[in-house]
Amino acid sequence: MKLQFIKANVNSLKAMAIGALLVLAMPVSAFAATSTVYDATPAVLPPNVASLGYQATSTSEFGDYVHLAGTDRTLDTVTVTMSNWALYSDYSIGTPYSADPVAWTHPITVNIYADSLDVNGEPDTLLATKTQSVLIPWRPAADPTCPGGTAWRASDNLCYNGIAFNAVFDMSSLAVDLPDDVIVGVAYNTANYGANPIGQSGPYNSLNVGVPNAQTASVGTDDDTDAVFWDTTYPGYTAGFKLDTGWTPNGTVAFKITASTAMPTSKDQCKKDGWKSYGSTFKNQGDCVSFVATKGKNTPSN
Ligand SMILES: [Ca+2]
Repeated sequence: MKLQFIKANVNSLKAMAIGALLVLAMPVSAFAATSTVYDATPAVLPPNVASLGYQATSTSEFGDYVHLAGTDRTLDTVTVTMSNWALYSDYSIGTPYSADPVAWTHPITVNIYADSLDVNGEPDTLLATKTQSVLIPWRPAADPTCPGGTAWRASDNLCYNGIAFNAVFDMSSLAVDLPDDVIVGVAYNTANYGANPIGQSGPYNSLNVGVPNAQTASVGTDDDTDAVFWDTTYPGYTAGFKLDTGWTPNGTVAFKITASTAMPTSKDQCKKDGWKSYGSTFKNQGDCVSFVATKGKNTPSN
């Protein structure tokens, strides 16, 4: 059944091309260098991507389990490539959506779990969670010359039912150190699904998470390109954020994780050349000890 949903969502996706790119501010950790430790987002954001609609598929949470690259492990940001099918013209009267013809907002949660599972096959250790009000672009108005007259026409002259965008979650304030393998879940409420179903229709019923066709991880590894983690109550499924197979060629969920180098918390971590293990952060051992002794008030000299 799931591939039917995906195909329905991509039936107008004919090619990839440069599309509207929402450039969102990327936070930078105070001292440490930040690097990308996992990336399965499109290198160039296309007009739209294949995606999973939460309302249409009775979904409460959807994600993937991945292996991180490099050695930076202090969680910084998570970026999720999503697809919105909602048009402003359908919400241009009444509150709360009529005020902004460019975008709307919705609270979206990113959960990061350790890769250990309980007896039900669900992640049993939540490492980090962040709910953020995400700015979501309205899908452009329909072009009557597109097949069926309902899709929009992008700059590549092709027709699409949704518009892709990147949602960036700043999780640096959580100060969480990640293991090498994590399970990432994206959760939000729709009319009938999610932790707290909203009870009425809205643009969130047309909000999807990207599973681009044949997407590969350019940094890190998708542990199983045929599998995802999925909490759905669609007929044939039971609730719970669990492994689900049979997703090829859409088994790699489009998200990216950045992390920074962990900073020393004890003087011993600076000694015996320990300061050298923090990249080029510190000038010498004394610089490192000073940072620890002042709890970061004395910032690294380099
Ligand atoms: Ca996967």
